[in-house]
Amino acid sequence: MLKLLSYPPVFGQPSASPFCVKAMCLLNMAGLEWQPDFNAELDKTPKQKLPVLIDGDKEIPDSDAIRSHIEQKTGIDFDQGLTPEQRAISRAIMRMVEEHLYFALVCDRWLVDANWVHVKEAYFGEIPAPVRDSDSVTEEIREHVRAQVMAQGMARHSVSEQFTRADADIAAIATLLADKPFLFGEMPTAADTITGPMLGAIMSSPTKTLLSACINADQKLVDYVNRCAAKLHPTP
Ligand SMILES: N[C@@H](CCC(=O)N[C@@H](CS)C(=O)NCC(=O)O)C(=O)O
Repeated sequence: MLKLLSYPPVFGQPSASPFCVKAMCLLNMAGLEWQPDFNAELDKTPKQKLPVLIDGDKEIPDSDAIRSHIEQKTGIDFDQGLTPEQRAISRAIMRMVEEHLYFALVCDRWLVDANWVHVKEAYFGEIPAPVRDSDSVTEEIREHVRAQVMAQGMARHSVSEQFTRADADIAAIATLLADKPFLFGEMPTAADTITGPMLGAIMSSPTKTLLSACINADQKLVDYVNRCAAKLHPTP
């Protein structure tokens, strides 16, 4: 059986990582049998990131490569029925969500102090309290994440600037969605496998932030996230 190395569920989402949830959605859409493995050692994975799909003796890191692998393995076209123009828009949306909006989520989760308290408990709760509370473990991981979002650029903006940038992405998603059940119509396509989980991760912020509030205030987006969850991925 296929195995998906992923982060465990947090805050009501099936994984802490929207990319892992994307991979779960792709596997489900393709009707494949799979099981999650929440015990991966990141250092031993090919790119030191999750998700990684294990298919027999093959290790496939990265959700995009997992998508290609599933397409080759099963012949499924995750964008079936889309025109060439819609496929181009789908790619642009996925890039925006994965390479821009995602980093606003990371800043919101890890760098907002009120959220960090909950993130620390949810992600590292099983580490014994004296170790968890010492700067040398969880703060080091937080600093590693801060360095990543500084290098990427999002953390160089103030919280309100981050929000303005992310809000424009979310508005673009809402415009594309309009009154349709999924981004391109009645049925989910590849773009829904990351857009739903990314908005779901933002919405499920443990405290109310500018970013989570802007999705939670838009009932159409909340319904969309719940629709994607019901159709595409397991509830934890
Ligand atoms: N492009 C990758 C992104 C995966 C990714 O960024 N994974 C994060 C969690 S959301 C990770 O494992 N980070 C570990 C690290 O950077 O140390 C994909 O699509 O799978």
